[in-house]
Amino acid sequence: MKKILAGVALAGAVALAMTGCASDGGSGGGGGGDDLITVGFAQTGSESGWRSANTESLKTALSEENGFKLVFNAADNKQEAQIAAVRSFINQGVDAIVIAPITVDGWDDVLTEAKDAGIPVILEDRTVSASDDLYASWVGLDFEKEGETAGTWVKDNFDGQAQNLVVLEGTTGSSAALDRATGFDKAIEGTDINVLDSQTGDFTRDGGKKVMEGFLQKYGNQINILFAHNDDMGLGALDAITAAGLVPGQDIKIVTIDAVHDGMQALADGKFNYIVECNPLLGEKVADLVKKVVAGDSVEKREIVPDQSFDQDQAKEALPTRPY
Ligand code: GZL
Repeated sequence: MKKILAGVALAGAVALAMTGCASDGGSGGGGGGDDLITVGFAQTGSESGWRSANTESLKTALSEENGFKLVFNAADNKQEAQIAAVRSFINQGVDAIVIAPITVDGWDDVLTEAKDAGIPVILEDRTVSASDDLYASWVGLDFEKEGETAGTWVKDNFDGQAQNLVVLEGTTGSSAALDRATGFDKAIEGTDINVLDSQTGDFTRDGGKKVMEGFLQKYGNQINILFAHNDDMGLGALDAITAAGLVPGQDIKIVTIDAVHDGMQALADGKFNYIVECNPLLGEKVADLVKKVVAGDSVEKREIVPDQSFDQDQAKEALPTRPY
């Protein structure tokens, strides 16, 4: 009898253990440990200093010690690669997907596939044109306000002087570039600022340098002001401006967006004239959103992280304690 009872007890214990594993498997569906939340993060690439700081922030927050198993992909600034990465995460059966969408359009199909697979999606940084019932939440920045702040600085300092301005645009079709342009144009509307040209440098230093070289060949010293949608393109333009025998920050006034370390150093050194910050440190907010959506808690559909702006004196003061 004892043997039979022992056998039943053993079978019960095994069944209980199996049940326990299965329920834990539900939370770590993507192959994480029993309690880890498996997150697939589809990053745009590594196109700028801002991107590096954003990647670092998310990797630090989505760490194993914080309860996550992170599957990371950087898409080399190509949307088709980024969409392929998201499909791979769906096939792996991760618990949640985070995307920094390179461009606003083209996301409906893969976001629908994630929804059909029961995998919540969180957008960070840039956003998409797809319906917001295809993602759980978006945490990012007010790009239109950033552009408007840059444009207001130009208006306040140069309206009435018939100044000529060129623009280095961010990645074509990205919400950051589209909204910064909208805000900037709104701010300078009605002024006598003359926009000579506006082209994309794809948010990279090399892109900024090459497009600025073209602007200088075409317009030479007619250019009074440069507005670059990010610091990195502005930093690339510095090389072109000095190669043309002009003094950046003096012959050509420069306003940019991001406030990464190298941009703030250029501002403190007098090569830039004004920077509008775009905060890349979104990791903790993203990690908190992932935990909530995986737990089935309700979350806000969108959260905007506040920014600030800097002139040359403020950059000198802020530099020693800047976190990125
Ligand atoms: C803005 C971000 C932009 C930065 C660029 O949130 O998407 O992309 O301004 C980066 O530096 O490449």
